[in-house]
Amino acid sequence: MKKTETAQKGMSRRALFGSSAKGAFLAGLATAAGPAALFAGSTGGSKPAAAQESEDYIIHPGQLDEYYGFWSSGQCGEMRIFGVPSMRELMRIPCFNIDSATGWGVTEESRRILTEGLLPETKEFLDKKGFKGIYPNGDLHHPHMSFTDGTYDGRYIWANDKANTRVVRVRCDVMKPDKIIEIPNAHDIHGMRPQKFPKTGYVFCNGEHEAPLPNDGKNMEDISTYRTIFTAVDGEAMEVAWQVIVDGNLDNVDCDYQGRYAFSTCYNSEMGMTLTDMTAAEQDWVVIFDTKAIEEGIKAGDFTEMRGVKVLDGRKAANSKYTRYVPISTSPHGINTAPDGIHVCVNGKLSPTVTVLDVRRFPDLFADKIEPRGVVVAEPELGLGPLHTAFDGRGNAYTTVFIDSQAVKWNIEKAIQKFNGQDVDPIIEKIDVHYQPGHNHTTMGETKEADGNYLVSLNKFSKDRFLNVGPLKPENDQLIDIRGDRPMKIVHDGPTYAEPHDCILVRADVVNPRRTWDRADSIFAPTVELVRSLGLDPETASDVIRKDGRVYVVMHSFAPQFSMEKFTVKQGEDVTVIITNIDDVDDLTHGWTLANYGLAMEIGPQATASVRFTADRPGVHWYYCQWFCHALHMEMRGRMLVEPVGA
Ligand code: RUQ
Ligand code: CUA
Repeated sequence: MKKTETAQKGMSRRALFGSSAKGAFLAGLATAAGPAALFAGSTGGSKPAAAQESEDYIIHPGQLDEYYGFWSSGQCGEMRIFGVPSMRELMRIPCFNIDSATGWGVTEESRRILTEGLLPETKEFLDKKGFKGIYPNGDLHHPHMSFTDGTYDGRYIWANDKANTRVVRVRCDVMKPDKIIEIPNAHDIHGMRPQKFPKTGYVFCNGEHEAPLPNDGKNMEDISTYRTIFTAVDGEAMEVAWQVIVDGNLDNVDCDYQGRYAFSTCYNSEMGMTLTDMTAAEQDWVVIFDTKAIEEGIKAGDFTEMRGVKVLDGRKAANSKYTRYVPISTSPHGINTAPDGIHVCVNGKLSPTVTVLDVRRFPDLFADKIEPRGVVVAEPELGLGPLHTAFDGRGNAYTTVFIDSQAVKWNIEKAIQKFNGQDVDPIIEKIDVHYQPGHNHTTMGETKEADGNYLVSLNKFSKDRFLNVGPLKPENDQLIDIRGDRPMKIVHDGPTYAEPHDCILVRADVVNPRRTWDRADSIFAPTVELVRSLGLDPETASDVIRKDGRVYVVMHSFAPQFSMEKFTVKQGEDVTVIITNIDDVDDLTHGWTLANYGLAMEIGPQATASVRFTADRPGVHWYYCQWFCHALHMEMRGRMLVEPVGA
């Protein structure tokens, strides 16, 4: 921790810049809670944006946005939908969290989705903890849409859960998750990206942390037994397709536009356990995966079966045909493929550089015709703490520099020329952002249809940008107008809770959600099936059925009424309430909240939803609709009478 201590003793940022970027970044890490010096104005190179006459990024009341933004919420565990450029939050999609408004994590339908993809020992662990099979938290970092032929196709959005090693798939027709799986063998899924070509396909998932394999408690002190795992999930089946053992800690991942290679930034090549150990070496890696070689390896039987998954050996020492390790200066972070389908930008984090790889050289690298560094075609120096890069489709890249609190616009071709010895400056412009940006994203920027209209900078600190709300402050997501080749201009400050690690910006015409549910929807099909098995029609039933020790209360709703004004059960009975909302009207959602029972659910138009509980509390319990649906919404209620045992 020596460097950190020196830095904390009050070296100025400029002095740090002069000494070592690594030192500066470590200082930043160590002082995340502290010194204002870190947040001081940016260093030179910033040009103030000239005033732009046009304010057509303003979306007036009643006007619709040009883009859907899909935001992560970090440690809130949900995904969010924004409108861009207005930056209005349009909706929240509970995924790994438990949600009070919709009953996500409470309803039988959501519980099925949350539990069916868990490993058996996780289920058992969660039951023992009293969590009834549901993790109470998640850490959703990276939402990414499905691709067809190099661009978004509007089918699905996948996202990782770093906290509990899961991957969720959200169906874009209804904007609800339909599958959540836990990834075996790996630990703490961080970077995650879908295959871009020909179609997703694989969803690549980085296991960030290393652990003994198998992690059975036998070999915990011997760190040589620790392994990191790279996973390819079959995004259609939502099953693990294969895994590869690698060295180092996998951070972020992206893939090519040709459908063959995936590549991950990889820190801690030292396999250290402490901060000092992890940053000791001058270089870490980008690990490149050849998916075709991996598929052939599986066909040839070159794998070990672990927890039902085919696991291949891609460690550096194995020198297999599955992986190559390209040295990059220590602790690289974001990795982003440019829409030109050729260049991959590896963000230096501790180094002020972005390393540009050329995917056309990867076949030669795998054929050992060139040295690993032979795939590097540029390495521009951009500023302190480069974390992520976005693209405008006009040959320019936009990199966030965390310590400098800036977005740096630079030209990829010029960076290559400079790398080849020409006297050119690839940096076009720097703009201050507020403050400490992590991810950034451009409109359609991770697709071949990048249109270069807007850039979002997701800033980790808001500091003084908003009214003080106490010790815990929001983050600040800024919208930057990058249209034409005018100077960049910040046009919106957006406070967010909690940490929106990442977002994607999707042209509105790509996304076409339904207005009401399809009665045949697979999310509640098992519930509908259950009602039919009781001899009832979910759309007309108002019945209480007792069967095999359980009570089924089946009703329907239509504004402003539930079809049952009351039902009676006995204390201690195992009750399942199933409600079908037969209103077939846009925006006519009902809900069912059972007072003092901790139960609530959303019932969308044409949907069926259900909750199961034990009627432990005797007496009269009102249930009511908690989504305002009608002038007589307050009157939309009924009674559950629970007869005390022995009465
Ligand atoms: S990471 S701030 Cu979780 Cu996407 Cu880079
Ligand atoms: Cu139904 Cu409010």
